[in-house]
Amino acid sequence: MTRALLLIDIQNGFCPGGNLPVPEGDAVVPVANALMAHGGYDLIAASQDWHPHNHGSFASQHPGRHPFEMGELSGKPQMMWPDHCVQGTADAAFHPDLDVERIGIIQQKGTNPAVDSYSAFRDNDKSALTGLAAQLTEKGVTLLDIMGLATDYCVKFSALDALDMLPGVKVRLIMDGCRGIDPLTVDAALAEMRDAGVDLITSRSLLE
Ligand code: VGL
Ligand code: ZN
Repeated sequence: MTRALLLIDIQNGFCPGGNLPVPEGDAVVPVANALMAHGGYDLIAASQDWHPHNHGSFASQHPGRHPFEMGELSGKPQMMWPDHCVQGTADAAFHPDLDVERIGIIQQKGTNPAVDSYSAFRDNDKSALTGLAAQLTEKGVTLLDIMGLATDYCVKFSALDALDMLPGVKVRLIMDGCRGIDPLTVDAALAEMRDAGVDLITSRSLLE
């Protein structure tokens, strides 16, 4: 059994003080650090939202649109976000307390301005792959634990894609290692992941 931990978007932009702050987003950092040190993983991967300054998910690119309303991108419905995680800025950097030296694979995503990429595995239109699934398959991963930000967007899409794209791999979500943008969509996201076959677990069960 090869066990991997996937940390989703634990970046300044999604923590208090960032451009798209998730309530208590920084609370996942000690959970990630404890699991990296004591969770018994063979491999640790981390995704990084990594947008060009003119990314089409930014409300600023759509005259008259405001953050957190629905708009369109490349002809499809798209949530309009505040500018966030622009490549090379402090907003896109991992949280300063995250033990990045333990991370073996860093997967950047969201680089194509014409499509958003919530999932660490592929763009939202499911066409362009990031390459992460191939890397995990190549390492022989059989168990994938996922945690990070935000539960109702990038964590959810990554977990569902992991089930879809890594056949035979057990996928688990570490609930206390996640925080979400909107409490209503968080509950729906947890139910959707569970119904799809993701095991919902806590870090405590892994650390004791
Ligand atoms: C995310 C919205 C836009 C996330 C990324 O990491 O959940 N959400 N970009
Ligand atoms: Zn983004």
